[in-house]
Amino acid sequence: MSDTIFDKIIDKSIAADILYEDDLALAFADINPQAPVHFLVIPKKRIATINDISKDDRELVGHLYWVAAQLADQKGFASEGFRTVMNCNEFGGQSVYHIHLHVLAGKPLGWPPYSDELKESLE
Ligand code: DGP
Repeated sequence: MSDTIFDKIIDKSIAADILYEDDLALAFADINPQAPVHFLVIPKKRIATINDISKDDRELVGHLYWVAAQLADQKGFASEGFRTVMNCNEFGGQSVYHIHLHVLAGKPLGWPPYSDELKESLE
Protein backbone atom coordinates (compact mmCIF):
# COMPACT_ATOMS: atom_id res chain seq x y z
CA MET A 1 0.00 0.00 0.00
CA SER A 2 1.42 3.37 -0.96
CA ASP A 3 1.99 6.40 1.26
CA THR A 4 -0.66 9.06 1.57
CA ILE A 5 -0.53 12.68 2.65
CA PHE A 6 -1.49 11.50 6.15
CA ASP A 7 1.84 9.65 6.53
CA LYS A 8 3.52 13.03 6.03
CA ILE A 9 1.29 14.58 8.69
CA ILE A 10 2.13 11.71 11.06
CA ASP A 11 5.88 12.08 10.53
CA LYS A 12 5.54 15.90 10.62
CA SER A 13 7.10 16.41 7.22
CA ILE A 14 4.05 18.52 6.40
CA ALA A 15 2.29 20.79 8.87
CA ALA A 16 -1.18 20.29 10.30
CA ASP A 17 -3.11 21.84 13.15
CA ILE A 18 -2.67 18.92 15.55
CA LEU A 19 -5.26 18.65 18.32
CA TYR A 20 -4.24 15.36 19.93
CA GLU A 21 -1.50 12.77 19.62
CA ASP A 22 -0.58 9.53 21.34
CA ASP A 23 1.26 6.33 20.35
CA LEU A 24 -1.69 5.05 18.33
CA ALA A 25 -3.55 8.02 16.93
CA LEU A 26 -3.41 11.59 15.75
CA ALA A 27 -6.18 14.19 15.48
CA PHE A 28 -5.85 17.30 13.31
CA ALA A 29 -8.03 19.96 11.74
CA ASP A 30 -9.42 19.15 8.30
CA ILE A 31 -7.90 21.37 5.61
CA ASN A 32 -11.32 21.78 3.95
CA PRO A 33 -13.79 22.13 6.84
CA GLN A 34 -17.42 21.17 6.19
CA ALA A 35 -18.73 22.42 9.55
CA PRO A 36 -17.67 25.07 12.10
CA VAL A 37 -15.66 22.30 13.80
CA HIS A 38 -14.16 19.64 11.53
CA PHE A 39 -11.21 17.49 12.43
CA LEU A 40 -9.94 14.03 11.56
CA VAL A 41 -8.85 11.25 13.90
CA ILE A 42 -6.50 8.77 12.25
CA PRO A 43 -4.55 5.73 13.37
CA LYS A 44 -0.78 6.02 13.01
CA LYS A 45 -0.89 2.54 11.51
CA ARG A 46 -1.67 2.77 7.79
CA ILE A 47 -4.96 1.01 7.03
CA ALA A 48 -6.27 1.94 3.57
CA THR A 49 -10.04 1.52 3.97
CA ILE A 50 -12.65 0.14 6.36
CA ASN A 51 -12.46 -3.03 4.25
CA ASP A 52 -8.84 -3.48 5.36
CA ILE A 53 -9.52 -3.37 9.11
CA SER A 54 -8.31 -6.69 10.53
CA LYS A 55 -9.51 -8.49 13.64
CA ASP A 56 -6.38 -7.26 15.41
CA ASP A 57 -7.27 -3.65 14.54
CA ARG A 58 -10.60 -3.67 16.38
CA GLU A 59 -9.23 -2.04 19.52
CA LEU A 60 -7.34 0.54 17.48
CA VAL A 61 -10.49 1.55 15.62
CA GLY A 62 -12.37 1.81 18.92
CA HIS A 63 -9.55 4.04 20.15
CA LEU A 64 -10.29 6.53 17.34
CA TYR A 65 -13.83 6.95 18.72
CA TRP A 66 -12.46 7.35 22.22
CA VAL A 67 -10.14 10.13 21.00
CA ALA A 68 -13.09 11.79 19.23
CA ALA A 69 -15.13 11.69 22.45
CA GLN A 70 -12.25 13.06 24.55
CA LEU A 71 -11.84 16.00 22.18
CA ALA A 72 -15.61 16.58 22.02
CA ASP A 73 -15.63 16.84 25.80
CA GLN A 74 -12.49 18.98 25.97
CA LYS A 75 -13.75 21.37 23.28
CA GLY A 76 -17.23 21.60 24.82
CA PHE A 77 -19.44 20.20 22.06
CA ALA A 78 -20.06 16.70 23.46
CA SER A 79 -23.50 17.34 24.93
CA GLU A 80 -24.66 19.55 22.04
CA GLY A 81 -23.79 16.69 19.71
CA PHE A 82 -21.68 15.98 16.69
CA ARG A 83 -21.26 13.67 13.71
CA THR A 84 -18.57 11.08 13.07
CA VAL A 85 -18.13 9.73 9.56
CA MET A 86 -15.65 7.30 8.05
CA ASN A 87 -15.98 7.22 4.28
CA CYS A 88 -15.11 4.05 2.36
CA ASN A 89 -14.01 3.85 -1.27
CA GLU A 90 -15.52 5.68 -4.22
CA PHE A 91 -19.24 5.61 -3.39
CA GLY A 92 -18.49 6.51 0.22
CA GLY A 93 -16.59 9.58 -0.96
CA GLN A 94 -13.15 8.51 0.31
CA SER A 95 -10.29 10.54 -1.17
CA VAL A 96 -7.39 9.69 1.17
CA TYR A 97 -6.68 5.97 1.46
CA HIS A 98 -5.67 5.91 5.13
CA ILE A 99 -8.73 5.46 7.33
CA HIS A 100 -9.86 8.59 9.15
CA LEU A 101 -12.77 9.48 11.34
CA HIS A 102 -14.29 12.85 10.40
CA VAL A 103 -15.61 14.70 13.46
CA LEU A 104 -18.06 17.48 12.57
CA ALA A 105 -19.69 19.82 15.06
CA GLY A 106 -20.71 23.35 15.91
CA LYS A 107 -24.09 23.53 14.10
CA PRO A 108 -27.03 21.15 13.49
CA LEU A 109 -25.98 18.91 10.60
CA GLY A 110 -28.11 17.66 7.73
CA TRP A 111 -29.28 14.08 7.31
CA PRO A 112 -29.62 11.91 5.27
CA PRO A 113 -26.64 12.17 2.89
CA TYR A 114 -28.65 10.49 0.09
CA SER A 115 -31.44 13.08 0.05
CA ASP A 116 -34.39 13.27 -2.40
CA GLU A 117 -32.67 16.28 -3.97
CA LEU A 118 -29.47 14.31 -4.56
CA LYS A 119 -31.40 11.28 -5.83
CA GLU A 120 -33.15 13.48 -8.41
CA SER A 121 -29.88 15.08 -9.54
CA LEU A 122 -28.34 11.63 -10.08
CA GLU A 123 -31.26 10.25 -12.09
P1 DGP B 1 -12.26 11.70 2.66
O1 DGP B 1 -12.88 12.40 1.49
O2 DGP B 1 -13.28 11.06 3.59
O3 DGP B 1 -11.16 10.76 2.25
O4 DGP B 1 -11.59 12.87 3.50
C1 DGP B 1 -10.29 13.30 3.35
C2 DGP B 1 -10.18 14.59 4.13
O5 DGP B 1 -8.79 14.88 4.29
C3 DGP B 1 -10.78 15.80 3.42
O6 DGP B 1 -11.89 16.27 4.19
C4 DGP B 1 -9.67 16.82 3.38
C5 DGP B 1 -8.62 16.26 4.29
N1 DGP B 1 -7.26 16.51 3.84
C6 DGP B 1 -6.73 16.11 2.66
N2 DGP B 1 -5.45 16.51 2.57
C7 DGP B 1 -5.18 17.16 3.75
C8 DGP B 1 -4.01 17.80 4.26
O7 DGP B 1 -2.95 17.87 3.64
N3 DGP B 1 -4.11 18.35 5.50
C9 DGP B 1 -5.27 18.30 6.24
N4 DGP B 1 -5.24 18.88 7.44
N5 DGP B 1 -6.37 17.69 5.77
C10 DGP B 1 -6.33 17.15 4.55
